[in-house]
This record gives sequence, C-alpha cells and structure tokens, in this order.
Amino acid sequence: MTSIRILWIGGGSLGLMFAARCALAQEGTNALLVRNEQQYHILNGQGLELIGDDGRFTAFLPCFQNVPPADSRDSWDWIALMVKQTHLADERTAVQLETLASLYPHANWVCFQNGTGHIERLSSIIPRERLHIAVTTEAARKLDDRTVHHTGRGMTFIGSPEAAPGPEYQEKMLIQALGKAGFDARVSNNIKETVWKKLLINAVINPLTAILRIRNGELLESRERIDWMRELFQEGLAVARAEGVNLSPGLWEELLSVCRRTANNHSSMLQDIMNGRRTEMEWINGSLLKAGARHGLELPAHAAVVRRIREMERDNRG
Ligand code: KPL
Repeated sequence: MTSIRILWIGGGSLGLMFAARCALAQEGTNALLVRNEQQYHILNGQGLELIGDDGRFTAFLPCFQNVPPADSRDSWDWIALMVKQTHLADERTAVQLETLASLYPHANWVCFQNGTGHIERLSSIIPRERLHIAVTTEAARKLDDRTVHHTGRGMTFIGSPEAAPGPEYQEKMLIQALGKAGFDARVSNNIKETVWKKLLINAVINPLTAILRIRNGELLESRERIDWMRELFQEGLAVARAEGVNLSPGLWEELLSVCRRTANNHSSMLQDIMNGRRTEMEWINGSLLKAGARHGLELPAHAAVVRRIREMERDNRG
C-alpha cells in the first residue's frame, strides 16, 4: 500500500490527537501546522504526547507555524482542517488558507468542523471538488500545548459535499491511513444526513451543558433536563425535515446514548465557555435558526439558548 501525506491544520484537541495517532502509525508522512508560536516551539522541541486507552506515546512530527517554510514544501495528498468554526470565520485564517490552496493546488481538503456553513465559506477559497467533509465522534481533551488525552473512541465518516456516486480513490486512501492509525473511519455516501445527525446532537448537548455547566452525562439526571433536550431535539428535527433530510426518530435514542458514552466529557461548548473563548454556537444553533427562518419555522427553544450563550460569551469577554 502506498502511504499518503497528510498536513494537519490546528493545534486543538482533535488536531493534536489525529495528528499524533497518524504520525505514530506512519512515520514521515504527517506534519502539523499551528498558529500559536509557543505551541510551535514546544511541539518541535519536545514532540506531541498522546494519552489513550492503549498507553502513553510521544510522536515526533514536523510542526510548522502558519505556512510550511519554503524548504519543506513537499506536496500533500490531504490537508486536514481541524480548526474550529470560530477560527475559520477569522480573516487571518482565510488569508492563510488562500496561501495554502495556492501552494498545494493538487491537495484534497477534509474539514472536521462541527455545525454547518463552513463548506460554503471555504468554497470561495478552495475548489469545491477538492473539499470533503468529515464527521467524527472521536473525543479528545487538550491538556496543554503538547499533550492530548484521547478520551473516547468514536467513528469518523468522510464524504463529498457534492452528491458523488461513490467514494473516490483518494477518499479510500485517506480512510486506509486513518484505519492504520486505529480509527474507525468510513466513507459516507450520504454525508449531508451524517452532518445533520451530528448537528442535532451538538445543538442539544452543547448549549445545555454550557448553560448548566455540567458534564454530558449529567443531562440525563433530571426530568426537566430531558424535557429541555427533547424540545430542542424536536425543533431541530423539524428544520432537518424542511431541508429535505429525513432523520429517523431513532436519533433521539442515539442522542441519549451519546450522553451516556461521553458521560464524563465536558462538551466542546462548555470547554470554550470555561476557557473564555467564543463558542461555535452560531454555526450550530445559529445555523438551525437561519435554516428554520428560510422555511418559516419558529424555534423558540433554540432562540432562547442562543440568547443565553451570547450573553455568556459577552460576560466572558467583559
Ligand atoms: O461533539 C461533541 C462536542 O462536545 O462538541 C459531543 C458529542 C457533545 C461530545 O462532547
């Protein structure tokens, strides 16, 4: 099997965890690009530490800041975009991505963001046929600039935003590389549905855990919390239906099971609030509100959590 070369962008929890596992499985074919100068020096000097259910490992892989320097501009088969939606919305990131897209015109891009809206935004920078979507339920927690804890095993689906007839060769190669690194990765021929499933799960768990400042599993501890979850879920389901995505009502059970499987996790939105960062709420609940408005649907439960999270973000900034 020929190995593929992957450039991972993003020094957050998922970026560090995926890059570490892939670098450990296949030496010399992965590199990591971060934007923070301190993290860049630490990773190059000390390597990337991964703590998982299978042990503790140190991965040494080239780490770049912003753009790979001219003397290390190999060609990349894949560029994996692991940064948050909040970073993608930033002008500085857009300029960086434009540079990368022109340096590596033959690379395929795979985007791991929560929520929706980013593919449309990225299409103005990267040719749409080179864009692929990843939806993952892997869970990780960044402990410091070079240490990441792989807190929960999940699945990763990869597909094209265009309704492609079948997986391309390049997608299969990426899936193989991820599989070699121990990930359960699959091609999705209906990535739109997969995106909506994850969107609805995030649109319920993330804002409620952030507002109540509780772990995912604690959502199941009272009748009131479960009722609140159900309201958000039903409104989300109606928007998906209006968008032509028929999600099965069985998704409710899946949502409860995500809470149980990730019971000890702090959701990404709660982590953002706790660390004083802007959250991805605008791309999760906010995008549901926008889609609902296009179809004349009112979403009072989502509107209320959006208002509350915006207020919490404002308090954090203050
Ligand atoms: O994806 C997640 C997140 O925190 O963003 C869930 C599924 C809620 C797990 O924590």
